[in-house]
Amino acid sequence: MSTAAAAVYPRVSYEARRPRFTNAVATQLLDLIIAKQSNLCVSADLTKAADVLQLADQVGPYICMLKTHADIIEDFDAKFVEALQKLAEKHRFMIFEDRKFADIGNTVQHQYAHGVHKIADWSHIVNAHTLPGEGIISGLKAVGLPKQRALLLLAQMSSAGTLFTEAYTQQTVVLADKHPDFVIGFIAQRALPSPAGNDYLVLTPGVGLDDKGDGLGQQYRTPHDVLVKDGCDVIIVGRGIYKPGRDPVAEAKRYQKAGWDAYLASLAAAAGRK
Ligand code: S5P
Repeated sequence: MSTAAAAVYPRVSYEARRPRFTNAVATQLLDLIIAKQSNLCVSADLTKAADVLQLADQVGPYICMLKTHADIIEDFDAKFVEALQKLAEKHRFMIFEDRKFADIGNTVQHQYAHGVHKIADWSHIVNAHTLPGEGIISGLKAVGLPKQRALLLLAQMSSAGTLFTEAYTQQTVVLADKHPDFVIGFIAQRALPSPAGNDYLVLTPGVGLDDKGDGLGQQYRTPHDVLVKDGCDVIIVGRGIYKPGRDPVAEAKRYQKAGWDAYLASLAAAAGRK
């Protein structure tokens, strides 16, 4: 492990960071991470409602968050939403609809509140690209904040050849700093310090213990890479957990442990004990 990297991203415990957040979703998420000793978000990219619910029930005890893509679920309906919310309460995890909004403020408001999915009614967390400018955040916030929701901004992506530049990433942090009551963090590949001194959670996809890629541009790194080397906070794992031939319960336990061990290692490194 690189102490130089630890010095760049000094790890502060989830407990110590909790009071830095004003958004209730962020504090609730940190409470769950601490109580369940899990910084694992499972990405349920499955196309049948029953399969998503079955996976959520199987991995629920081991995760802090379940990430959905509602628009790939062929039989998405209100019954699915109700069942998912019940599982989130039963197993205590947060729901993150990975909608990746990318339009003007007025349009994303409709996409967030209305349509078939009515995302704002059930998803604690959503995410958005910052390409359209600050209006996308203001639009989503007007819908989401009264419902006690939270937003993540895409500041970097895991895929090969991404067009994100360092300047775009930095400008995304500056946009977050204008709305720290609603923006609780980033989808990114490393910790992103805020010029305004706000704290943000970094949720990192492209995490896998067994695969390096998927042949379509996805690139995987290990929990140790993203938590210890790059100071991220939550690992997002999809096919590493449920790819055919894998046992989702065994894999969820394995990734939970790998994520938590890496978090403890990053704390130890920050304390100079390693
Ligand atoms: O940069 C990104 C951002 C996201 S949200 N790279 C990603 O892969 N994602 C999402 O994370 C992607 O849409 C998918 O739902 C998940 C990764 O799935 P996996 O099966 O490759 O682990």
